Parts: sequence; structure tokens; C-alpha cells
Amino acid sequence: MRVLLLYPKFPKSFWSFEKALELVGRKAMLPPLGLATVAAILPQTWEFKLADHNVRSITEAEWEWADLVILSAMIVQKEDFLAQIQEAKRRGKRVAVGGPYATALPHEAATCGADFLILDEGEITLPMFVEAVERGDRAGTFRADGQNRM
Ligand code: B12
Repeated sequence: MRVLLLYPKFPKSFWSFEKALELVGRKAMLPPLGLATVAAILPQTWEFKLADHNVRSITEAEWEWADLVILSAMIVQKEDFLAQIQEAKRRGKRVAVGGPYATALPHEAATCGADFLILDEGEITLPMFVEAVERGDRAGTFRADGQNRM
């Protein structure tokens, strides 16, 4: 399984510190720690590429390479998160989402076309997702309490 881990753009806000980042020669304040953790929990036989949209664009080669696109976001990243789900679906990719935004408002990612909603604590729900993918499921919602609710 070839997985593209995609971290959506943050808009300009109090927390984006553009001027401070410019002074220290950086493009983003923090690395996408959530997605790095997700990659560490998923089977290590899968292949991963991480693209932080705050730092660079996703290349055509990366889109083509991916079997599955996994996104994480806070609500503040909503605009690019939903746009990237749509872009991945337009390219015929399977899409899985998780993290604070998807967990708070799962119907928004679902309405945009996300196939897998991996909600609550990834440490609990990612193994459920892996089991489903290995069974051949094409979609699903996974919650820490085991209930398949949105
Ligand atoms: C550090 C932090 C910050 C930092 C750094 C943010 C950053 N760029 O990473 C700062 C101080 C900048 C910040 C700011 C804000 N934050 Co903040 N922040 C946190 C905090 C305390 C920890 C996040 C973290 O890095 N954790 C460590 C990493 C390893 O974990 P993680 O990213 O959460 O990922 C884990 C899970 O979420 C999950 N997961 C994540 N992604 C995915 C994807 C998949 C597919 C799966 C299965 C699982 C999964 O698995 C991971 C491993 O456990 C959390 C609260 C908390 N305790 O979690 C709030 C939190 C993420 N922040 C929040 C908010 C609201 C904000 C602000 C909007 C606040 C404001 N009003 O301005 C701003 C927005 C930032 C911006 N740039 O505009 C909310 C998000 C709510 C939501 N539903 O979106 C949280 C959850 C706090 C809360 N309970 O309200 N924040």
C-alpha cells in the first residue's frame, strides 16, 4: 500500500507567525506530528510519503504514486483540508481522514467524499482501519468505542 500523508495549509492567523518564520528562515512553525505518529502506527510494510502543504505543493508524481491519501487537520485548516479531499477524489484516490477536525465534524469530510473516517484516538482506531483495508473494505467509519456512528 502506497500512502500519501497530506497536511493541509493553515490560513494566516495569530498563530501563523509569518514574520517570525521569515526571520528564522522557515516555512512552517511545527512539523505535522499527528501524521508522523499515524505513519508509525500503520503497518511498516506499507510505503509512506509525507507532504506538508504549508511548505510545498504536492507533485504530480506523488499523486500518481499514491494508492491511499491520508489527511489530518484542525478545524482552522478546513478550507484546504476539504479542497485536498476533493482533489484526491477527482484523481480517483481512496481517502482516509482523522485528527481533531474530522473527529469533531465527521459529516463535513464525508460530504466532501472521504472514504474512511478514522476518528477519536488514532492509537485505537487505526488498527480497526488496517483490519478493514486488509478485508478489502472500500469505506468505513471507525470510533474508539467501536460504534459505527458519525
Ligand atoms: C500544540 C497545540 C497547538 C500549537 C501547535 C499547533 C500545530 N501546528 O501543530 C499551537 C499553540 C500553535 C496551537 C494553536 C491552535 N490550536 Co491547538 N493544540 C495543540 C495541542 C495542545 C497538541 C497538538 C499536538 O501537536 N499533539 C501531538 C501530536 C502528535 O498529536 P496530534 O496532532 O493531536 O495527533 C494525534 C491525534 O489527533 C490523532 N490524529 C491526528 N491526525 C490524524 C490523522 C488520522 C488519519 C488519524 C487516524 C489520527 C490522527 O492521532 C495522533 C496521535 O495520537 C492540541 C490539544 C491536544 N492535547 O491534543 C490543541 C488543539 C489541536 N488545538 C486546537 C485549536 C482550536 C487551536 C487554535 C485554532 C486555537 C485558536 N483559537 O487560535 C490554534 C490554531 C493554530 C493555527 N495555526 O492557526 C484544538 C483543535 C480543535 C479542532 N477540532 O480542530 C485542539 C484539539 C485543542 C482543543 N481541545 O480545543 N495548538
